[in-house]
Amino acid sequence: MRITVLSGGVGGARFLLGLRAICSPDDHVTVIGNTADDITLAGLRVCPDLDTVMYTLGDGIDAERGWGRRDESWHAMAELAEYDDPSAWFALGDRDLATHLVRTRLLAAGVPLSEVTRRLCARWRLGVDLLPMTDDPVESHVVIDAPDDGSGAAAPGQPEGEPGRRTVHFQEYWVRLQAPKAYLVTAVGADRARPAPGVLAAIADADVLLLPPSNPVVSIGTILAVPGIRTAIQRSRAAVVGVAPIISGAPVRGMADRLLPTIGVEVSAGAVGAHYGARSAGGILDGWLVDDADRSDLAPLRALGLRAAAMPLLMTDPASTAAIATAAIELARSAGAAAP
Ligand code: FO1
Repeated sequence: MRITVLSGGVGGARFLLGLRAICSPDDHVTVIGNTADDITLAGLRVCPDLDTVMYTLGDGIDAERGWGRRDESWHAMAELAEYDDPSAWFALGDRDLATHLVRTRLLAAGVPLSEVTRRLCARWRLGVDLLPMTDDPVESHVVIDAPDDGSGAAAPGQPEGEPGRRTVHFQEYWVRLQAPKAYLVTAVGADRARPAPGVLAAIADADVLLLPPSNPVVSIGTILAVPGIRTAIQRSRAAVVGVAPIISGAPVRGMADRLLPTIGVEVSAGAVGAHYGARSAGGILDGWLVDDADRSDLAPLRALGLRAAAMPLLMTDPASTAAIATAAIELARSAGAAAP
């Protein structure tokens, strides 16, 4: 079976561990990773969502943090802080730095991000193909309230924010500012971005296309913002199934609840499923998995034309994650069986 997965960071990577565990040798998994979290800091290009997938499936991840390397040290970062380097708010571990140094060197030599990612992943033997959504630069920028010292400046490429508002890079929003109230998220550069080599084929040729419990705004939403990807999903022969990132009104982890209001979507499993929409109604989903706590969402989801099922969605351990992946595949099979 050919399975393609659109993935953001921590939630997507955890789901992929379970999916890989249930795959047989003749299954093939391709991951299309979000790159709108990417940021250049201390002169280095950092790709958090690609690295979280790479480290998680490569067994180098710090499982507690969900990002960065296990057995990490922070000497370089401490030295950057001593120099008052402007990047010191973002924790770049000593082992993690090697990834960014290699990536930045290759990018500077003109190697496209998809090839850079392939070379980095070769070391980690992921058992899946990891493709960036695009080789072109795309960055999520967030409009927030300006600080009262008026130091706010619109991020490059952003229209001047409204008075009293400012625009910051997603990483500054999430890490440095701890996710204050957000008014708008824009994937800067997405309109000019092209799907990376292999992305459209991975969507068109898949038997099953999965949306793991990644952030609907800054992970799945940004992947769908790359021109051509949404249409490819709608036209794909694959059955498309997603897993709700919200359980009884709260995000499993991360910040999905902080950003859903910026796209006018209620913080619930059913609302996110409705937001993606049924493919039969112009959306991108055939099926949607919700947690048992959200069984009341099943009827409204089915009324939208979605096949919907409920099960425990907390990815507490590899076995529970494998059970979710199994259920998603089963839902896809039943949806696929129903598709003309
Ligand atoms: N998240 C934090 O909360 N604090 C950090 O200092 C931090 C540094 C960091 C460095 C490299 C990397 O790949 C990820 C890092 N993250 C950090 C996580 C990152 O902000 C988020 O995981 C993703 O961008 C959201 O999926």
